[in-house]
Amino acid sequence: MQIVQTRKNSIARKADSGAEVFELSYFFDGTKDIVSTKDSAHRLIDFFRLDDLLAELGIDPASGPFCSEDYAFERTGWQSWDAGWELQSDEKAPEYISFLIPQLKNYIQMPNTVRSPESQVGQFIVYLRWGNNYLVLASTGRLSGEVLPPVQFRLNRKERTLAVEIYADGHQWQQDEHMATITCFVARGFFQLKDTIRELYRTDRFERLNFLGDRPAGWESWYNHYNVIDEKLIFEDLAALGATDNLLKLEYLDKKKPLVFQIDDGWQEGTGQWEIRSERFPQGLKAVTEKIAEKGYIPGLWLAPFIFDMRTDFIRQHKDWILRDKKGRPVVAGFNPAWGAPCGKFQPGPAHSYFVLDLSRDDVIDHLDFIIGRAINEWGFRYLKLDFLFAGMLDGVFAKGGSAYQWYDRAVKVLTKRNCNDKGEPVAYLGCGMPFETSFMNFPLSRIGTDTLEHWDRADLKMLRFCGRPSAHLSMRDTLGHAFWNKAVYLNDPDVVFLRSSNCTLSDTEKELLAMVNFLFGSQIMHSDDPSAFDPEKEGALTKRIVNLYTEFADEEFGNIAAESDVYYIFSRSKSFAGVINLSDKEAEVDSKALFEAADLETKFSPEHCRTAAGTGKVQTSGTDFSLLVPPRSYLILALQ
Ligand code: 9PG
Repeated sequence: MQIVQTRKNSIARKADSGAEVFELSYFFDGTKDIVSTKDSAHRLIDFFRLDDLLAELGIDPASGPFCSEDYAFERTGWQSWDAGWELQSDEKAPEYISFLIPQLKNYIQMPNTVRSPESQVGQFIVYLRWGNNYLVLASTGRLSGEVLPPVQFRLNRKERTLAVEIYADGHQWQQDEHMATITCFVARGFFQLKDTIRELYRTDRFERLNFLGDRPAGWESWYNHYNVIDEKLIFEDLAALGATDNLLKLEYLDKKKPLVFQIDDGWQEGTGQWEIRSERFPQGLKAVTEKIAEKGYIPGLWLAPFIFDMRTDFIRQHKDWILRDKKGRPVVAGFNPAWGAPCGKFQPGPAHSYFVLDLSRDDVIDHLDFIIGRAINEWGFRYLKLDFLFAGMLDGVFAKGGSAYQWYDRAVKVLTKRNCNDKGEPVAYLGCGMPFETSFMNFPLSRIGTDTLEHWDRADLKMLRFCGRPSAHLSMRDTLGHAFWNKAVYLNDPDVVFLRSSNCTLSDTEKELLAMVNFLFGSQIMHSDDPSAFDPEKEGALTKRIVNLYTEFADEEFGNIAAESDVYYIFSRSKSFAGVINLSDKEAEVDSKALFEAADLETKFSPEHCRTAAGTGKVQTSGTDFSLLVPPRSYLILALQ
């Protein structure tokens, strides 16, 4: 591999968080833009030896924990559904077995990535962690408002090297053009990590979500009805939401907090055909949003604006809007069993493929503007869940040339340009299936994990080692792994909590675990249980318990550090609480000293000063030491007095 010739500027400064930050800016320099080699898509712009990088950051490579081999690697992931958790020193990201459903690769890797068995890749913001010490590399070039390509970091553990690549296929660099800015720093402890990230990424863009309250919340139709919805069912749930003692009623409506009521996939004529499916919604959607707004809720709608099913009339009328590859074939965006023909003349890709629009075309942009404008101003929605956005970053032969990241940027700016509807009421957007780096400026509210599920996991996709699968387990891993982004890079949407007893195989302990992980480490609470089916006998006690826990922990900010794969130390910034989350299938035994060290607590509490505040498990003493025993798939929080 050859490194692109760049001119590199570096600035060092001390952040308010106390961390010394080093900002490295790369400008294209010279004639040697490598455009014709296999790695042209991922231009290598820098290559570090870990020890040199540490030395530059003032860490003596001969001392301290930083230089040992046993560090964890946080890769953060390409888009919402990609694995966004830490890999411990002995772990590798599960390698997806892709021969059955090759299209799913698009969900979990940056396009055109050249894989190699020696390296592990991560995108946007990655870190290496030794105990409580972090070495962070964050791509910060976009904060200036410039449209820059996304960055991928490639770690080679054996060689102790880190490569920096950018995905800018199709872009011809000009002399002195800004290619990327990477900010590196060392943080001691979770909160210094998070505070430095927050300082770098700023938080002013969160203000446009203020109307959703301190912690956005709502009901959505997906995680129970899935795509089988209609007006009758929506109206029933709408009527019942304020009438039964469900979670949203007790935690939001009774406390007069804003609440979203969102219709998910299933309302439309087809994927790409964003017209109302009238046999399901005979009164249209305006009638629906009026009823939602009458109840005092914020009407929400799901849309996947960039993609389409080849069977739709829409695309047959706009054949020239299809993004194609160099051979003229439509670019396959992904796989969805509910979409796309299995085969035949409307399926130019593998079974159930869907495709993507050419975002470089002005008429496509006008079309996107039209569908969003109609959803907001004609139909009356004020919360749009815009999904499958990653498709807009796929590589293809664009009508106007150039690179995907540039057209993606233009498109998402148009999608999110309306801060208010025509009546002046604020509008919010949730990004989903969303490439993180190229979206954070426009989508402050984002799904930061894979879909959750009413079961612990999905065996079929687990067997294929597909980490973008719907799974309660993996969704929690993503939520914990991205906790340092919460209210710093994004308002993290961890996806729904389940409390229902029907159509759900999670135990009450697992439901409580999910409800707590989402609450302590995310910024939005969504719920898909039918309020009309709420059963006070079976669900009332658990619901009340969750509401009490939400009240007790409302003002606490929690951090986490992985003790080992699937076992996490957790602790509050106030230092009033510390505990353990155990996502594994074994009982976890956690040494209290290690927990207190992770929590940065100088005082070592003895068991009589630790009251169980939440969860299950017990404290076991031996001499002056004690440990926490936490059952599989559960958590324990101690109040420290
Ligand atoms: C609607 C859903 C929900 C959900 C989104 C997204 O086939 N697939 O691989 C697949 C992946 C993700 C997915 C659906 C299907 O979920 O995350 O909240 O809105 O779309 O279709």
